[in-house]
Amino acid sequence: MIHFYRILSESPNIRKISLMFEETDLPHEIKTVDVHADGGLDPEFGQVNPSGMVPAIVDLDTGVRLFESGAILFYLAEKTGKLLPKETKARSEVMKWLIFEAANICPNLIEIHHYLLNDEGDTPNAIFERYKNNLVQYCSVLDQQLQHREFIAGDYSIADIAIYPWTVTLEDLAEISLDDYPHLNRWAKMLDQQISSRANDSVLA
Ligand SMILES: N[C@@H](CCC(=O)N[C@@H](CS)C(=O)NCC(=O)O)C(=O)O
Repeated sequence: MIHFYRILSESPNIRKISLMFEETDLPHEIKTVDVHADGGLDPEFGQVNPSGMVPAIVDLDTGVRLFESGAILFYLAEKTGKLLPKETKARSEVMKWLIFEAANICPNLIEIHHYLLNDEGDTPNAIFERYKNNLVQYCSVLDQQLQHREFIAGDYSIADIAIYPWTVTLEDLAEISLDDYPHLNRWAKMLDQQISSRANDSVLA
């Protein structure tokens, strides 16, 4: 059994881990955390992630405690033997894109989210443009990567799972339209379909 610490809302970082559980069918129990609780961090969760960020997991079978969504995806892929190739070259490609997301896409969108949430629209344009320009560049890189590939790196992998949940946020928060990136758009729509048809199948099963 794995304890999955999360906030109630399905933010992109949380969505990655929910998706991974859906893909791997691993038994897990959700532990909802209030990361901004007035009385401070819940002591049980504080042991799991002293920085108070979600997602985080504790694998009761192995004692492994993890935070950072990329590390969690990697661990769950290793545990199940799914969504991460064994062969070094293919595996390194997946890891490259997993870290690309963690180092670039996530931080820039989180900054934009922070300013939109806290500044009530008073974010200086130059700041918004800086993060947006970074994201525009990452979208171009992804669009190029997907030009001749069905998925980000070889077969469907944890790299797709890490990047996909941001596609909606790119449009909503950074005002970046996926229509300007035809290959990225095609990939996002394909995953929308793949994921929603699997959800429908499990409802019907
Ligand atoms: N790099 C982290 C980012 C996690 C993150 O930003 N989590 C947000 C929720 S989606 C959070 O816990 N925010 C609480 C806070 O910033 O205090 C990851 O990939 O897991």
